[in-house]
This record gives sequence, C-alpha cells and structure tokens, in this order.
Amino acid sequence: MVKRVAVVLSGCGVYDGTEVHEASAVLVHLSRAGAEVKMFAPNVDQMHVVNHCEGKPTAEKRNVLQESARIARGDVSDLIKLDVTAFNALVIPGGFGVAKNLSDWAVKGKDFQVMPQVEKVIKGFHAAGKPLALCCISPVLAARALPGCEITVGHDVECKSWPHAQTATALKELGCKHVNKGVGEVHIDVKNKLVTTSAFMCNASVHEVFDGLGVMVTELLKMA
Ligand SMILES: *[C@@H]1O[C@H](CO)[C@@H](O)[C@H](O)[C@H]1NC(C)=O
Ligand SMILES: CC(=O)N[C@H]1CO[C@H](CO)[C@@H](O)[C@@H]1O
Repeated sequence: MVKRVAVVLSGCGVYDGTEVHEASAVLVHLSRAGAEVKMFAPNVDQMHVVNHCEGKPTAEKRNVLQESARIARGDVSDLIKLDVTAFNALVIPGGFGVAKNLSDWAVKGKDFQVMPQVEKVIKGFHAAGKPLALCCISPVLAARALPGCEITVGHDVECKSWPHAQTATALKELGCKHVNKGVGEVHIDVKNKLVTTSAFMCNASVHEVFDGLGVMVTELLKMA
C-alpha cells in the first residue's frame, strides 16, 4: 500500500517560515520511501518577513501559503482543505514559521497558543491513531496539542552544539517528557505515535540534519 503523507509548511526561510533544508530533506526521504506527499499551509499573512542577509524584519508583507508554494514548487493547498481521512501520516518541518505563524511561541513562549487550524489537524491525526513526525522547533506544537507527550528537541544543557537547549526546559515545564537525543537520533512516543528529532536545533552540519530526518521519516512510515 502506498503511504499518503501530509506535510504542513509555514512559509519559506528559516527566520520567518519553514526551514528549507529540513523541508527538502523530509521530501527526499519520503520520495525515496515511495510515499505519496501533499503539502499544505495556512492562507494567512506571515507574522513578519525577515531579510535573511541581516536577520532583521522588513516592512514587507507576505502570505504563508504563497511562500510555502516556493518549497512545494507550486503544489500546495490551503491547510483548511486538509482531510485527515485521506492521509496515513503527518509531518511538520521546523523553522521560525512554526513559532511565528503556526503558533505564537516566538512571542508568548510557554503561554503560547497553536493556531486553531493546526491544532485541529494535529489532534485529528492523533485521534485517528495516525502517526506524526515533528522536528526542530515543531515539537512545541505537540506539547500544546497533545498534553503530556514525549518529545525531543535535542539536548537540555546549553553548549556549542546545543545553543537552543532552553527550549527543552520550557517543554518540560509544559508537562512534556523531554528525552535527550543526538542530531542523528529520534525519540518515539509509542503511545501517541509521535516521532521527533532535533534537526537544526543542533548546531550541526546539513548532512547530519539530513540523516536525522531520514531516521524520522523511516520511523514515521513504519507506524503509518
Ligand atoms: C556552532 O559550532 C561551531 C563549531 O563548533 C562554533 O564555532 C559556533 O560557535 C557554534 N555556534 C553556536 C551558536 O554555538
Ligand atoms: C497562521 C498564523 O497564525 N499566522 C500568524 C502569523 O503571525 C501573525 C502575527 O502574529 C498572526 O496575525 C497570524 O495569524
């Protein structure tokens, strides 16, 4: 049976949208495994547009769906149209778009909310017993939508390899079980059918991130 996988994007570019290498790696690994992929993104304005040369917001306005279409080579649908019954699994790559457009984590931290459309999709796959894969910062979405779940965003002690380790601490305070894992590893929450990996939460080379996402996709498809 061909596995059908929905991939939810949040724009295009690490500082204001989906992390491009993570999305690309996920698509390559899904393609190699023979999965059938459809991409979705919310049809809303981005929180802001960042000049990626300077890392600073500009006055520009851009739409999350239109920006995601850059990654999807035009083939992306409005998230409102995502029908959980048509898919076997869900993937949400990372990037600040997750924290800025799929939720308000970037602004509110632990008091954040997940965008209702996104929360509905996550809960829909979960309720249907279908597996989810989240990487980088996107496990925060599960922390809110699936209280008490087990996740990894890498390591919980800051160092050169783990500059964002405080995210793990915040997730624990939200009631999740955080499990330390290397960039090439995943954590599998068997009960919730949730696979997570750190990806670019780790200060690692792009090929290491690529390989870690390969493990994530393999484990996701095993449960799908
Ligand atoms: C990432 O790792 C490199 C090489 O170890 C180091 O020079 C750099 O400072 C690290 N970056 C961060 C943000 O810690
Ligand atoms: C999808 C989503 O929630 N997008 C948000 C992106 O950020 C702006 C500003 O915070 C919100 O208004 C959008 O709703």
